[in-house]
Amino acid sequence: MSHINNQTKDLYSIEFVQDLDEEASATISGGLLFLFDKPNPQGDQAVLASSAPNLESFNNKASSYRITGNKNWYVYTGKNYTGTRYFLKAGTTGRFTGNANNNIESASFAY
Ligand SMILES: [Ca+2]
Repeated sequence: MSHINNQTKDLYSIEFVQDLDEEASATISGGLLFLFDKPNPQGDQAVLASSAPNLESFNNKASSYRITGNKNWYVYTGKNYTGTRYFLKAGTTGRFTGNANNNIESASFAY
């Protein structure tokens, strides 16, 4: 369906920074949030350099995360920073379990 494909392209063109190595990206942006479909972390991934009110094609997929750089993040089970909020500490890698697993739809910096 073309609408879904367009959403995927938009997300990746704005947020996906695979052409930059992680250290350079973190230096530029102050920190990146990597979201992974699988828990290890591996599988499909989305890379966020700034707050995202809607993960589009990655909604309800994230099962693990990794944060580079020195910014903390929040992730939310609803779009537009609604629902249950989870705090993710800078520099950490972890799994989403229970209600958080396959349930994340937005993310923002946490100050
Ligand atoms: Ca998943």
